[in-house]
Amino acid sequence: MKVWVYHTPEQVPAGELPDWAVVVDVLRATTTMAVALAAGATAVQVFADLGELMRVSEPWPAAQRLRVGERGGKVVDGFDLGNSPLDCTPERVKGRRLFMSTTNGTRALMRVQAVPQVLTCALVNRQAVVERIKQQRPERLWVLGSGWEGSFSLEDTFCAGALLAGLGHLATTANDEAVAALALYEQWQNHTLELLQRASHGQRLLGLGQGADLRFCAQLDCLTTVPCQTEPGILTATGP
Ligand code: 3SL
Repeated sequence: MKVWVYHTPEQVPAGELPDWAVVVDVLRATTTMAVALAAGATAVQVFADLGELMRVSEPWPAAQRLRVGERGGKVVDGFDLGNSPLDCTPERVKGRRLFMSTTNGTRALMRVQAVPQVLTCALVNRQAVVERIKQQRPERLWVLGSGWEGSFSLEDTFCAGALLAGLGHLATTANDEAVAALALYEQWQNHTLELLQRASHGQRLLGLGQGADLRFCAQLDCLTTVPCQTEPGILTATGP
C-alpha cells in the first residue's frame, strides 16, 4: 500500500485521486463525528457554507436534525451545538442527522469528496480505522490532516502517525510527510494530552475553557465506530 500524508487540505494535489482517503481533525471535528455516530446519530452531513447548511437542513423536522456550527472554536449563533464531542450524548443525538460546518474539518472532507472511499479518523477511533484499512487493503491511501486555516496542526499529524504505526509494514511506500508523522507519533505517544495542550489549536481551546474536550480527544482507541462517506458529504457509522 502506498501512503501519502498531507498536513492540510491545501497540500492535496489537484487532478489526482487515491483509492481511499482518511480525514483527520483530532481537535475536534472527526472526534465529534465518531462520538455522535457511536451515540446513535443517523448521519453527519458536512458543509463549508453556513447558509447552505441552513437551507438544506430547513425541510427536516426539528426532532430529526441537529445543526452543528463552529467558527474559531465557538458555537455559531443560532446553532444547536458547537462541535464539542462531550455534547454528543445519546439523549441529544440518537435518531438525528447532524448538519455540520466547522472551520477546518468539514472543509477537509469536502476537499476529498470525490475519492471512492472516504473515512474519518481521530485518536478515539484510530485502531478501528486501522482494522478497516487492513481488511480492505487499498492500493493508494491519502491521510489528510485538517490543519488550521491552511497551516499545519500538530495533533492531526500526530494522529496520522498513530494510524501509520497501526498499519506497520502494510505501508510499503510513504511520502516524507508520512515519515515525519510517524516520527512525531513515536516521540510523543506517551504524552498525548501534553501534545494536545501544546498545540496551537489546543491552546486556543484551553483559552475558551474547553480543557475537558482536550482530555476527551486525547484518548486512544476507545471507540469502534468508523465514519464512512456513503454519499458525497454524508457520513454514516460503520462498525467493526
Ligand atoms: O476546525 C475545525 O474543523 C474544528 O474542529 C475546530 S474546533 O475544535 O471545533 O474549534
